[in-house]
Amino acid sequence: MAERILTGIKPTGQLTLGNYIGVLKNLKKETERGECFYFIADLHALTLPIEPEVLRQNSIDLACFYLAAGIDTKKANLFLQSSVSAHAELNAIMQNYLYMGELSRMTQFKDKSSKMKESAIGLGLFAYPVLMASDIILYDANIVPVGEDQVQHVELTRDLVNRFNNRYGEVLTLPKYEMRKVGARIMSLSDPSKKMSKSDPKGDIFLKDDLTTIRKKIMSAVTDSGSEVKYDVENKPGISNLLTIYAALKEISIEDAEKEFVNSRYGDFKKAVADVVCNELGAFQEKYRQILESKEYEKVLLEGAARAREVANSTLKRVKKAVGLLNLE
Ligand code: ATP
Ligand code: LTN
Repeated sequence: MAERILTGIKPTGQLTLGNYIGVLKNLKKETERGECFYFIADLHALTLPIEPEVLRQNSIDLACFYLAAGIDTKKANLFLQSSVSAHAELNAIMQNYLYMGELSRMTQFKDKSSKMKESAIGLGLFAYPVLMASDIILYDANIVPVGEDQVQHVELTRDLVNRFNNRYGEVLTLPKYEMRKVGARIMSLSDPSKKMSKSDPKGDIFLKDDLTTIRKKIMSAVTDSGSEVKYDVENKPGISNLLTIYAALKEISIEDAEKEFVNSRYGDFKKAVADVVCNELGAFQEKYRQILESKEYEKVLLEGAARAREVANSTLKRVKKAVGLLNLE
């Protein structure tokens, strides 16, 4: 059976090298395995305060970045989550099959809400995984490529699917996550104990940074005491992160990356990492600029949403029938 592959990215800020290595870079290859649904999770972006104009600009930017990743739009449908109303409708149904206890245990919710006053935490932030589960279920996706931080949400989706199918029969497809072996969690360059994250942009490399800035950021990345270029997350988190970036971009193993630098000093090693990052992002940025200028993303998003609606509405019908909602059309 051909696979169904789905993933989403939130237009919450400037995309980082973490998003690129963790997900974007691999989306082109995925199109060889089956039909893909890639979307801009703009409804999810509303779960934290965001200015309307910023959200609009981020959404356009993200569409261009998806396309710059080289995905073949004949095999991958690119669309805005908010263009397909079935996401919100399925969300309304699925919220009854996930429970407060399990939602309050989600690490992402705990991280994001711990920085806020309780009175300012929106229901949408708490219920975030319900909408994410609905995104996945609507397309009968069996494969969900994500970075490590999203694994918990996909696992919760599996719990929901099993719970639903036990109650109503085999209605929903059971998804599984897929993570990159190398690069599923790129860390901040200034604090390698923290994830590189676009909503907490310290020590981030942004995909839109100019190459001189990128080089500077890598050359001044926090390293560790000692002088050996060795992968040792506990004692050498900074060097390990840079080795991961290098290996992920060159698509080699960490061991092979280590071998290339056995006799190198930190400075030479960092220069090699900067060369690889600049080389890859330079070409990527060029494509991004062309796509942004040509506005080709507009047509792609419209066509993607049309196909997405077809699939999503048919799943929604199936779910409504299963739970006993009348489909009178
Ligand atoms: P935010 O900081 O706003 O929560 P985010 O970048 O973590 O943003 P998304 O933009 O939705 O969240 O992430 C898109 C994809 O990129 C997800 O699959 C996520 O797991 C992955 N990702 C995010 N940060 C990293 C990282 N540092 N390393 C690897 N993958 C990442
Ligand atoms: N929650 C994800 C973005 C996201 C997603 C999805 C990823 C929304 N819906 C469905 C995979 C499948 C994030 O914060 N990175």
